[in-house]
Amino acid sequence: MRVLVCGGDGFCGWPTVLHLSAQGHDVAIVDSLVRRQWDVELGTQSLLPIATLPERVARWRECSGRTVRCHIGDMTDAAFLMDVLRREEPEAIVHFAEQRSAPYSMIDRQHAVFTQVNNVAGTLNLLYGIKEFVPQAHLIKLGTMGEYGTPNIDIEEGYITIEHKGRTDTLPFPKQPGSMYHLSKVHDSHNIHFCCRVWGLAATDLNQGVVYGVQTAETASDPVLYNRFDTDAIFGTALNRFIVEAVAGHDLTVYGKGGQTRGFIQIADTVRCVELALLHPARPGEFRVFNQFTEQFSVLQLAERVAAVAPRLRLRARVAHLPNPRVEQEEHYYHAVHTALIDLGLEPHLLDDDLVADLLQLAVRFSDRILAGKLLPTVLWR
Ligand code: NAD
Ligand code: USQ
Repeated sequence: MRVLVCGGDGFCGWPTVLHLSAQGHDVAIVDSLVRRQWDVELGTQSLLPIATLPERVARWRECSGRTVRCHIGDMTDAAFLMDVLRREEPEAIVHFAEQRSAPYSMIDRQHAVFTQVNNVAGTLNLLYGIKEFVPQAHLIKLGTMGEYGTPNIDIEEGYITIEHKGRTDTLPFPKQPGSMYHLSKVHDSHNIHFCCRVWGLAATDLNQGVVYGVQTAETASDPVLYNRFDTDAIFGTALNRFIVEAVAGHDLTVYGKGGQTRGFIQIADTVRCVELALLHPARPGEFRVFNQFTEQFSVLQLAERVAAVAPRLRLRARVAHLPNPRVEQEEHYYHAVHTALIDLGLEPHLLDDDLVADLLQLAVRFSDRILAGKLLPTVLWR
């Protein structure tokens, strides 16, 4: 299949590009490389050194014999995006290309506005481009479990059937997102749903949980193909951060009580889920929503798991409860349905102590690149 991967230089996008290319798909990337600029802005860096995008695709061609075309530009630049769609004529478009950090979106007004414009306008341009140039293409859009928030009822996959005053309807599941970033994903979902209803586009919204792990078979196969590993308090995410904190001899930074429960998924399963959505497309006019995670954990459970495995590597890790920089429930009900991708054939890789030990080992290898001064949270929600 001809597949366009928007955001193909990022943490989820790059492994997806390699996996789809390895499976024989004809893959092209759109990326503005802005994520690399945010590292410069924030004084941060990936724990694993990452090659430039031209170096990455050149090495992939040497290793695999497969070509991945790159289009460097911004999704908010409509003329650029239309030109790419016209030239590539993709049958499927995987859209990762957004500002994805909740803390980054909460730094101040400018970062909130930037995040929402970048994400919502980029996705709108893509929707108009699909309508005009490739109306049959299947849009696979990365959403997030955080769109739903933490309601006191089970979370369904996108829709809920409600009986109200004697009448029944199946409606989008209520959304209570927890940051300006998460709100941008809700706005995207509404826009995509509208375009499916009105123009007959076919879309799958993958409401993904927090991704952990770093490498996939392809990214680990050569140092030039390594994936990015974010560890700082703005772009780093829960489990991956605890791993690096344990290696740095830093307290594991559980925010508040740590009862915040989320869906989690390994990066290897992320790429497989995207592939499954690609192989089983939505129908024209259908806005399909899959909850893309494999297990749910509380933040405290994850920190305790890392602390329990750390001694295997002669590391001593201590769990600390920091004042929570975010406004969120720290003790709550959480049960989210996630069967659609399993029904399509996903065989989840579950978190086990050997994987935690492997990640600790990886962080030990690159421990001279840990920026200890960037581990404590600095962005407050209030
Ligand atoms: P990332 O920041 O590593 O990658 C995003 C890529 O998109 C970057 O390479 C960036 O340069 C590019 N990009 C951003 N805005 C762009 C624009 N306007 N034009 C062109 N390129 C642009 O993020 P990630 O972790 O790979 O996340 C990818 C997607 O998955 C995001 O949409 C995110 O919301 C979603 N997601 C991520 C996680 C996670 O834990 N990482 C969990 C759930 C959902
Ligand atoms: N947390 C800690 N300590 C830390 C980091 C986080 O206790 O050091 C807590 C947070 O307060 C939050 C939970 O862990 O309750 C998750 O935070 P996170 O930073 O790991 O992830 P989050 O901000 O939710 O965002 C990440 C990705 C985002 C994606 C989202 C999926 O950055 O792109 O959309 O995970 S979800 O959480 O399902 O919305």
